[in-house]
Parts: sequence; structure tokens; C-alpha cells
Amino acid sequence: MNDEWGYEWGLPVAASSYASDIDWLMGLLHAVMIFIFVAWGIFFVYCLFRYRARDGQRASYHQSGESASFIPDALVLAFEVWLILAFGIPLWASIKQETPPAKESLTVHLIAQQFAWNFQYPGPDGKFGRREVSLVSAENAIGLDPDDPASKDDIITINNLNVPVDKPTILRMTSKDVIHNFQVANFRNKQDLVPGLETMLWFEPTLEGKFEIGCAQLCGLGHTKMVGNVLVQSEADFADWQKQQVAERTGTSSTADAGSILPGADSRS
Ligand SMILES: [Cu+2]
Repeated sequence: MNDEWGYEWGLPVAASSYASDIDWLMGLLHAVMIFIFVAWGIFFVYCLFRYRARDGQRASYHQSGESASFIPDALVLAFEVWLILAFGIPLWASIKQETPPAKESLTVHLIAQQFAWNFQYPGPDGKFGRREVSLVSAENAIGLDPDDPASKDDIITINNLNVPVDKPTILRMTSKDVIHNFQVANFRNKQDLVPGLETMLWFEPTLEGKFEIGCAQLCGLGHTKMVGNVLVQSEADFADWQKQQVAERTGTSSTADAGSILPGADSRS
């Protein structure tokens, strides 16, 4: 399984615009924690020898200098506050609050269920077909309304998310049953999908390739099987894929000249 997505020792290949910032923060945190661990370890061993029981001398259990004891704790505290204020909160805010504008992004709806990921693309008309709970069936997993004109060219995929490279993708997500969590480790992101709510996640892939989608919220017996693929394609390949999907969906080949789902992508041809 691991070969399929190219996992090796260490962190998975960083493949989104914010992945390297998160990796830098994780690296900093680990480096300082290793330093603190080693420094405390050396100090402990020193104390074991320095204050041990010897001939004619009892072991000393009590600290003599009161004032110096707070200094290491204060340094660790100062580091952690600095880490949170200088890096953690700004990075979190930039990912969570500075969503790319929808008109420059690909927007996809994601409806999770036990145990699959259903993706809905708006199609060339740029409009998402209406979804209706009462229409949900084995064949119509997301309850797409066939009478809605906007639904005619929608692309529906299961467990496969195709996205263009170097363009933001915005996922508008919900769940049909229980709480799931969309995660792509290569993008360094994660977001809950909650029944009755719409949650949002965005990412801008920086590498073409196939990456693993995993469910990061224990959601039932099939949880571990709830995996999918995100295929990051060049803009041209993505446009070809879209045309092919729309042609299959509408049963015509005349859609080749239809507009792209992707705003600003039509200049290619
Ligand atoms: Cu799940």
C-alpha cells in the first residue's frame, strides 16, 4: 500500500503551498525539544553523581539554591509562548482565515459517508446541481436532483479527487451520517466533515502526482478502508479530464468546447 503513494521514512513529501511552513514549525519544535531532553538528561546524570551517598556522606535530596530553579522553566515557557505567538497563531490564521477567492479557485463539494468520499464538481456551467436528502439511493449517493438543470453537467466521482496544480481548490464539505475527517498528509491538512453542517478546507497543490486521502476520524468498522486518491494534474490534463467526464455524463462529445470548471483556464486553447 505504501508504495502507491510514495511514503518513506520521515514526513511525506510536502505538496501544498502551506506544507513547508508547517514542516518548518514541526522541525523547530522537535529540534528544541530534543535539545531540552538532552540537556535535562545530562543535568539529571550530573546530579545523580554529584549528590550521591559516599563513604562518610549521606545522599543529598534537597536543593540548596532556591532562586536559580525557575530559570530553565522560565526559558521553556518563554520559548513556548514565542512559538505560539510568533509562528503558531499567524500560520493558523493564514491557513484558516485567508481563504483564496472563489473566483480564482476550483470549488468542489465533498459529501462523506460510511465509508466513501463523494465529490461533486459543478461542470462547465459553474453551478452545482441541487442535492436533496430524499433522493439519496444506492445509485444516487449524494441525492442529486435530476430535474435541476444545473445538475445535468455535474461531475460526480467516488474516492477520486482530480485537481489542477498551482491553483487553489476549495472543498465545501458535509457528511451523510457520522463525523469524518478529510486528510491529505502530503498537503499537511485535516478538516472534520459534520452531518448537518458545511465545513471548508482549501489547499493549493504544488506538485503533480497521486496522493492519499485518508479519513482521520474513527467513523465505524470500515474506517481504515475509507481511503481515496487526490490526483494533482497539469492544467491541460485537468481540462482534458473534465471534458471527458462531462462527455460521459451528458452522453455527448460536443462538450469539448464547453467552458472549463476552472475560472481563467479557458485561455489555454
Ligand atoms: Cu470516515
